[in-house]
Amino acid sequence: MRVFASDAHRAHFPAGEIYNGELVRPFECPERWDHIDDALTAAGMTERHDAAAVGVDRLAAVHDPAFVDFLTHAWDEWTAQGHDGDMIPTCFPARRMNQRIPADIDGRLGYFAFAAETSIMSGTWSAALAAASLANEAAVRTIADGEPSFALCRPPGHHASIDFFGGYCYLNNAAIAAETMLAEGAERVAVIDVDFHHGNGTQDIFWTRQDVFFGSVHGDPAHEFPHFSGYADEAGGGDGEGATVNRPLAPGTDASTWFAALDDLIDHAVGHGVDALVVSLGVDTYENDPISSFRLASADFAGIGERLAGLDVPTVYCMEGGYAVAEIGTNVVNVLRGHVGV
Ligand code: 5XA
Ligand code: ZN
Repeated sequence: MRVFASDAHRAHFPAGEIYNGELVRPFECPERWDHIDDALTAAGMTERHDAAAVGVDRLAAVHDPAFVDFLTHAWDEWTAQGHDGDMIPTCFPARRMNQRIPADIDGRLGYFAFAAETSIMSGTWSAALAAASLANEAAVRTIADGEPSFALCRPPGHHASIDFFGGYCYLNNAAIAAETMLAEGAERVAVIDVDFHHGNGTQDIFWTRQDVFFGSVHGDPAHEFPHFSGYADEAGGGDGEGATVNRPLAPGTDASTWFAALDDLIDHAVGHGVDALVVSLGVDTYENDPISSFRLASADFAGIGERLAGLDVPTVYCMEGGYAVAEIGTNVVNVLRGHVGV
């Protein structure tokens, strides 16, 4: 397993988020990365590969250029107005409101966001770009030689849509990896999302496509974030009809039910004839995760890698969520070890 990682993530450390009515330090924090890095090293995965900056063309294959332009310049525009606190979106274009993009930076912040826990600070853009670059580079290398890769992306990406950010995500790293695999010669890519939360952004990006299969097992949106995406009847639209499969599961779901859903997604991916795989790897399905409710034990995570390796196609893992910081490294390493069979 080849590991792509960069210290650039450290520039992104927003001060706070509102959680259950209280201002708390964000669950998505730099120590998550450190614990994964340490566990990889302890498991003998000591080599780290960095990445060249992902090209604008690759970002444009996934995101609206106006959205990328907003993210690129948001902090400078904010500070030019005399603000120095983190940018926290608070006003959103809800039903029947005017969808025109405002001139004011606070208005544009709400326009391009769907959730308020995802602040922008001085180093957010450079960190997001570095994470996307790792995913892109991992995809290039894995298509070239078939060796599986793990991109230790931080910030994560699967909630970032064509033109909005949220859920701690700014650029959709997994979608960028999938597009790169196609550009490098794959013909049909599967994105399988095993994070506790539905990958609404990835689904949105590939909704009308047959060349990218999107399958997700996640907390039922009737009860869980992102609340407005991820129901079982969301199956793709237009030319993408049938190429999206959602398996929402009830709060408290145990490992056997969860793995049955994952096996079902894998069967669909095989049926779709995929020749490459991107995994949105969240480990917030862990039984002690502080913001999720599934019941996978640390040892169970090896079964994810074992099953996904059974697809027997070039595979890139992109890091998504997981907030039990002390155990996050063990859980990630168990997945990767399961994949390579050690
Ligand atoms: O996969 N997504 C996450 O782990 C972020 C959830 C944010 C909930 N406010
Ligand atoms: Zn998650």
